[in-house]
Amino acid sequence: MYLSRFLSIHALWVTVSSVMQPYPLVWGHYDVCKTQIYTEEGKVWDYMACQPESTDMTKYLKVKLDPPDITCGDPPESFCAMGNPYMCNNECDASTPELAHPPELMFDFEGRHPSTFWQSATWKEYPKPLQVNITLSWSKTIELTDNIVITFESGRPDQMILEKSLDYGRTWQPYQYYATDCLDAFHMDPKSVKDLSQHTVLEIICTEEYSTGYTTNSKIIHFEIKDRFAFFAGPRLRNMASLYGQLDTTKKLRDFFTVTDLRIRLLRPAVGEIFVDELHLARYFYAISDIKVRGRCKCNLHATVCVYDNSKLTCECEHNTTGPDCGKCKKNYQGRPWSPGSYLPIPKGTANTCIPSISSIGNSPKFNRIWPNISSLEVSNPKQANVCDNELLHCQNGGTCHNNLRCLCPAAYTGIFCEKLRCEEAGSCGSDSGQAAPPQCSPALLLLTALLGTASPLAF
Ligand SMILES: [Ca+2]
Repeated sequence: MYLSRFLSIHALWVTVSSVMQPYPLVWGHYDVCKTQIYTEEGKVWDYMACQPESTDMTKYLKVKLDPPDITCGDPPESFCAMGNPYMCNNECDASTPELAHPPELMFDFEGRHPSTFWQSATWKEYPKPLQVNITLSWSKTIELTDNIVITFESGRPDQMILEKSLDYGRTWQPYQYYATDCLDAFHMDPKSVKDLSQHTVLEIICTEEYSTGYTTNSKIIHFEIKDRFAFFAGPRLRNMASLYGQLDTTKKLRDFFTVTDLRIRLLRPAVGEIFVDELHLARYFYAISDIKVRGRCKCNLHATVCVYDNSKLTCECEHNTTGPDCGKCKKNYQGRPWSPGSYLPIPKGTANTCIPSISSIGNSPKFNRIWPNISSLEVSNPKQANVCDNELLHCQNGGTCHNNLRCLCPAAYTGIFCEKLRCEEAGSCGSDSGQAAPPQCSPALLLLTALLGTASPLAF
């Protein structure tokens, strides 16, 4: 449903940004990291923020149940039909494929009838609580882009907590509480996502919306990602720029939608009445037919491709970045501190590409290819020498390379690579200027400066 909305919303973006993308996806206009463009100076790379497509993340997870032997059928047991405590001749038997309900049936292709589902043992040890933790692990930070949807085959639980981890399961935070009676179960006032606002969007709530007892027909529980996006992007998510702006500037908001693991804590099965029917405990159990989690690899806006290899998700980093999440600059590209890309300005964003370390100049074969030996520079005719390259991003601090001959620097910067604050050169920088110190000049740069007899941009 949401996808079709996005199809129309983003059709324009895709036309403008790329004809290569076969069809638009949610946020799909950040679908390339760089393109070659033709300018007066010739062919140059144009860098932009980029991210992988939003996709079905259940294909890449590992599932773990706790207690590990909580799945029904070992030994075989019978359970009551949904909503009918007098028909208790259904059988779960782990050793018979047609009667087994293993955890992977929560993630198989759904659409066949009857549904396939995981099922727990029944509540035969009542009054000892029947509790199950279902942990979904990606071993990779991912960003959620759509509602988490859990479809129960049993009644929806009377008490449940959805939790998330951002550190591969070491620590957990609640995402949302679910109960038939929030006050009784969790000492929380019941709320719905619709009660939240832009200012309270990160509040963790307890909802009674999805726990309406044993006999209800509805089987679905949501964790509402889209409703939360809508506080920024509007009810039909038309103003994505506003959401992007917030995600760019508010780390807490970005982190809210980021996880490495999810944990579904089933705390009390659907009972529906005040008292548990102790004569028919085989009517109480958990069964889940489907879990939907849509999202994308978090690559810090430095990659469009996330590969799944050896059961591991990894971003294919661009912009001279590296690491599973493109979270650092490559060796020899540490000319300025690493920074994530930015969604802004819409629609291209800002790549915040890692630039070569000044100290690496002359050491890199790639660099040597376009950078002649200092000693061979024809100082009398500097036009013969390649001084900079937009692809390799020699010009720093937002400078652009003109004809491979000189860096055109923003007003505040000077130096061959725009590496120097203009005020510093003039000796007029205040101690509270708030600007970062320019990078240290390397011997290679000093030699070049001496050869050319100037520290200012070359004039031609
Ligand atoms: Ca299923």
